[in-house]
Order: sequence, then C-alpha cells, then structure tokens
Amino acid sequence: MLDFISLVFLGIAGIIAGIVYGFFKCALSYFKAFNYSFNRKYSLKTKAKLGEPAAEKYFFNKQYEDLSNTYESAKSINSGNILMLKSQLNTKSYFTYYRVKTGQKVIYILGNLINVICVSIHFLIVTIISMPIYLFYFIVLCGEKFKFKRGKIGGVCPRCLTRFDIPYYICPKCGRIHKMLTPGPYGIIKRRCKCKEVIPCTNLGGRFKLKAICPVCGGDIESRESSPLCIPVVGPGSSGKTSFIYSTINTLRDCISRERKWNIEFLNENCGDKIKKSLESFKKGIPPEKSDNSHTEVYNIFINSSRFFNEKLLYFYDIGGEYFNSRANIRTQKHYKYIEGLIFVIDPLCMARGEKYIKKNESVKGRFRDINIHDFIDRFILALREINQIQPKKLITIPAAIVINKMDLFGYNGPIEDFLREMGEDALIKKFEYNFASYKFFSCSLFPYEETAAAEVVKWILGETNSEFEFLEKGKHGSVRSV
Ligand SMILES: Nc1nc2c(ncn2[C@@H]2O[C@H](COP(=O)(O)OP(=O)(O)OP(=O)(O)O)[C@@H](O)[C@H]2O)c(=O)[nH]1
Ligand SMILES: [Mg+2]
Ligand SMILES: [Zn+2]
Ligand SMILES: [Zn+2]
Repeated sequence: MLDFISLVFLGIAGIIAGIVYGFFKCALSYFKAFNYSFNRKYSLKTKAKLGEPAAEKYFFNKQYEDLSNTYESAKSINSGNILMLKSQLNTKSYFTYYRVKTGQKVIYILGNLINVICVSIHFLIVTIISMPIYLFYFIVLCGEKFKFKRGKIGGVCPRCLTRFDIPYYICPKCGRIHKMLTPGPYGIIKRRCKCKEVIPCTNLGGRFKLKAICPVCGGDIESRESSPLCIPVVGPGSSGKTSFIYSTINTLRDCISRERKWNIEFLNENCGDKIKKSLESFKKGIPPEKSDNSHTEVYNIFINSSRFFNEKLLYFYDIGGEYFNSRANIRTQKHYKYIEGLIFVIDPLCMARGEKYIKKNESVKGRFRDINIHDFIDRFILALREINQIQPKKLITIPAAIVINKMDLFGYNGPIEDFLREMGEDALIKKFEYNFASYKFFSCSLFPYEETAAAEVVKWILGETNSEFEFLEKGKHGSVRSV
C-alpha cells in the first residue's frame, strides 16, 4: 500500500519535474544551435566555391546555411539530451524514473515542435531581409551580362594566348589576388579585401581600372575589359606579314582614325614606344626584321569612339612564316580557336608564272621563291578546320582577307582575280570559295611606303568582324571582289 502511495505521489511529482525539465532543456536548444552556427564566420559553400581573400556578406549564402545548420544542430542537441537522460533510467526511485521518462517525451515532442516553429520564423525573417538583396544582385548581374554579351567583352593574354572572360584582379593595397571579382557573396557592387581595402566588383563600377593578371600564365593583362578583335596575319616567310601589320597600324593611326574620329591608343607606353620606332623606320623604307618563328608576336591597338558600345582592342598576331610549314605547328596555336578574322598575305613571287608580269627588273627576278603556295593554304585550312572541328562540307565562317602583296613589282593594273587567273592561279581563288563563307581578295603594295596601302583591307576585315565598324565597303557573303 505504501509502495502504491509513493508510486502515485512520487510519480506525479516526477512527471511534473520531467515536464519542467524537458521544457527548459528544449526551449533554448534552437538558440544554442543558432549561436553555434553563427559563430563560424564564413559559409562553407562560398569557401569551397570561391575562397576569395575578402569579407563575406552574411545575407547571401551564410544566412541559409545557418538556417539549415541551426535546425539540424537543434535536433542533435535534443537527441543528445534524450540519450543523456537514458543513463538515469536504471534507478529504483519512482520520482527519477518518471521525471526522466517524461523529460524524454517532452524533449522529443515539444523540442520538435519548438524547432519547427523557430525554423519557420527564422526562415521568414531571413527571406524577408534577403529578397531585396537577391533582387538587386539579379539586376546588377543582368546589367553586367548584357554589357559583356552586347559588347562581346573578353580578355586575351598576349603571352600565352589564352582567352578568358575576366582576368584575376589584384588588390591595389595588399596585392592579394581576387580570382573571381564578380558580384556575389563578398559584395554586389563592391567588396572589402582582407586588408580592408574596398574594391569594385563590376565592370560598370570600374573594376577594369585595377591591375590584372592572366589566370593561366600570370602575365600582366592590360586589356581593360574591352572587346577583343583577334586577327592573325598568315603567310609564307618573307611574304610581307610584318610589313603589312606595320602598314595597318600606320593607316589606323594616321588615316582611318582621323576620317572616323576614332581614338587610337597602344596598350601601354612601352609597347607604344617600341612600335612607334619600328613604324618610323618602316615609313623610311627600311623593311622589318625577320620574325621569330618560335614565338607569336601580338600587336595590340585600342580603338575607341563615342559611337561604340565598348572600347575595342585589336590583336594582330604575327609569327615567322616557317612556322606554318607544319600542320602540327599550326595546331598548337591556341588563338585559332577564337579569332574574329584572318588575313592571308600572299607573295606573287611564289607563283609559277609570276615572271610574266614582272617589271623588267633583273634584281626582282632573282627573288622568285620556291614556295608552294597551294600546299601552304591547304595545310593551313586543314589545320584550321581541325582546330575548330569544322566538317569539310561546311564553310568556315571566319572572314578572310587575302592580300596579294608586292604588286609594285608587277606591271598589272586590272582586277586582282584576273591577275591571279592570268597567272594560272585559278585554283587559289577556288580554295577560298570552297572553304570560306566570307572572303575577299585585295592587291597591295607596301613598298615604297604609302599611308593608305593597307586601308581597304583593314576597313573590310574590321567591318566583317564587328557590326559597329560602319564602313561603306562592307563585303557581302562570299564576295570575290578586287580593290
Ligand atoms: N617590293 C615589295 N617588297 C615588299 C613588300 N612587302 C614586303 N616586302 C619585302 O618583303 C620582305 C619580307 O617582308 P616581311 O614583312 O618581313 O615579311 P614576313 O612575311 O613578315 O616574313 P617572315 O617574318 O620571315 O615570315 C622585306 O624585305 C620587305 O621589304 C611590297 O609590297 N613590295
Ligand atoms: Mg615577319
Ligand atoms: Zn587587399
Ligand atoms: Zn597568359
């Protein structure tokens, strides 16, 4: 009887104590769990994905990571408390037994209920705060994407020839590298570097003014988030490629820019000084030095105009002609994957019947060269198709200007295709007709120097590569016209 009385009284007391104990144990577990999650100062997702040397914003990834971690941790705290109570069940005291049993049930039921209520309120608060932030992020991101797409913005490393969207940027204060300086968890318009320096992370905010390096080779990138126009100049050795590039730069600087009210600039002062010296001697009739055939020289020129959506950066690629003697060599040139146009420079002195139209000049006759121009073009086109995986039946969509150079040596004034036909080089015209969707033949004389020698070619190729260059003579699809 006594035992029954003590069971009833102690049991009831135990149940009451269990309810109170259980309530206090689980009431705060959500807040303890939140405190634990919140104290880790970075989001695991951001760290794994980006790991940038900058302070992370709470309301981007971390708030939802904290939300789910808090919920999971609160559940674990409750389970832990239930388990800890289990060890006290081996007791003969009715009070303890009922206190523990009730405590476990309360923690389980009430704990889950409190967790669900807390996580819902937590989610609501976090979402209300995050919504305008995500909306702003979305607007900024769309603005950036639009600018990049519309302006065809990108970067090309003049050293390793890799093309990328944006380079790595360097903090102006501490020199830390920001590999992904874009709107995101570190900030939408600006971010705070670890050194506390605030740096822009959008193009519209002026990110391009920061010092940049190539993500692949680490070389300096000075392209300022412009629109690259990559045009390799291709041709056998001594055909006049380097001379053509010099003439082109001169034409751009001295004629076309004035005519069109463009602003022409070199990449930097060093490059500018080097090119200017070469251009000066070229103008005096001194031919360029033979180009290295193991290294691609890149000539960069900025073109800007108030009419352009974005500043353009021209890349003329030049390499010693011997480089093209092997298809394997051509295939190693990364830039053929992303070029906007092609310029072939062909020397008629390589053509079998070249002597027919040569001016009566013995010194020129000695310069006929034993290069098979057909093999050269076949090899190059095949490599280009391989690199860009273009089926033989499909036309190559890269516009190609074919410059028949050194015409000053020939007494011929008619259309350039007729000249080629009379030279028995009909097959040469056919090669371009069968392979290129857009191409045009030009005759050209680079010596003696004349300001506008390369002008027509430049205007045509630029007009083909970008619709913002409004030139009257824009060629039509598949046109074969002489100048
Ligand atoms: N007469 C005449 N000579 C030219 C013309 N263009 C180039 N040359 C000469 O051709 C030679 C080769 O010119 P480059 O510009 O060095 O030729 P390249 O294709 O760059 O040669 P590599 O660097 O060896 O591949 C030079 O001696 C130039 O003077 C031209 O229009 N007329
Ligand atoms: Mg050269
Ligand atoms: Zn810094
Ligand atoms: Zn590089």
